[in-house]
Amino acid sequence: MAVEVPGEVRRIAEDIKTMRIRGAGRIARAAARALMIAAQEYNSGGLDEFLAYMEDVARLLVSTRPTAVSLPNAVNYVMRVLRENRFQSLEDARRAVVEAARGFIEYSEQAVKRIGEIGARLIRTGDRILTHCNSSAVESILVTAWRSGKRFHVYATETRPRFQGYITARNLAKAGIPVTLVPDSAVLQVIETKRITRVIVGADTVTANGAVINKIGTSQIALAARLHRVSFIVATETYKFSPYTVVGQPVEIEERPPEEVLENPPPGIRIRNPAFDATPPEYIDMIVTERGIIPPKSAALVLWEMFRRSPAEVHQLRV
Ligand code: RUB
Repeated sequence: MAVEVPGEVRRIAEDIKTMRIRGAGRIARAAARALMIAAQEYNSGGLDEFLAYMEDVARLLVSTRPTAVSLPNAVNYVMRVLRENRFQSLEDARRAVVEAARGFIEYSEQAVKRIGEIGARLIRTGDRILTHCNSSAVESILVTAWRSGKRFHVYATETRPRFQGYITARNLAKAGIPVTLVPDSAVLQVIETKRITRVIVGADTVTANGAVINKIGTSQIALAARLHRVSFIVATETYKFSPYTVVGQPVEIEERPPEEVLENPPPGIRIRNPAFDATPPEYIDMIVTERGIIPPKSAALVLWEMFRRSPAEVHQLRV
């Protein structure tokens, strides 16, 4: 890279890569913050160099994890101000980046809150809710519903191999919500015997045809829910809808290190560790977004409203 990337920005990129910062929403906000810091700390040259340096930072951030589209969407949202405007001075360009990044972070935080308000209306006293992994959008719904006086029980999967379910269980317990942690392999049994009334999960990416990419194991849970006619709800901010899928670009499923599954596998044993899977729209009853509740088949409409780009223009999207 021509200009050195500030240490804090490199640290954020590393934290996303190693999952110290994780979850699609948090990753997106961290990337926006990293762009803001990069712009604020730049002191090496003129406007043209600044623009090239910011593109390098954008590429660095987007390369950290491949699956959650919230990451390139957040980066593109901020970088768009540089790409689509002609600035007279470095200071103007810097200010525009900082404003756009702040705008994204604020939108994102408000969106999670709004999803909580909208989604909480779906929860009834007496519900037995199953969730998977750790999603701030799902937590927002559950905590908002609980604070509004509804009483229910949550079953949280452990979510092997990284055990993000423990984060969910801990956060819900802290909010006073009764929560039971279950192994991932117990899902079908729990749905049957605990008579689960709703499954609510988050999303890393929503495709144009309404499929939801989320933590590995989500699609199995959707199948189990369908078998027992339990409603399957996804909670997600709209910046997790993927414009790239409008032109049929497949979503890359992150393959993580085998050591996360087994540190020292005996000789002759191979390990696969895909981190996400795709749940088809047929298994999803509704998607709760900050703009309201939609059926999965309306994902393309949300994408059009957000990006208003023709397929040809989507092909031109950078990063
Ligand atoms: C996290 C995960 C979460 C979504 C939604 O995977 O799959 O369900 O990212 O989370 P990982 P949120 O732990 O591998 O990042 O609602 O917080 O964006």
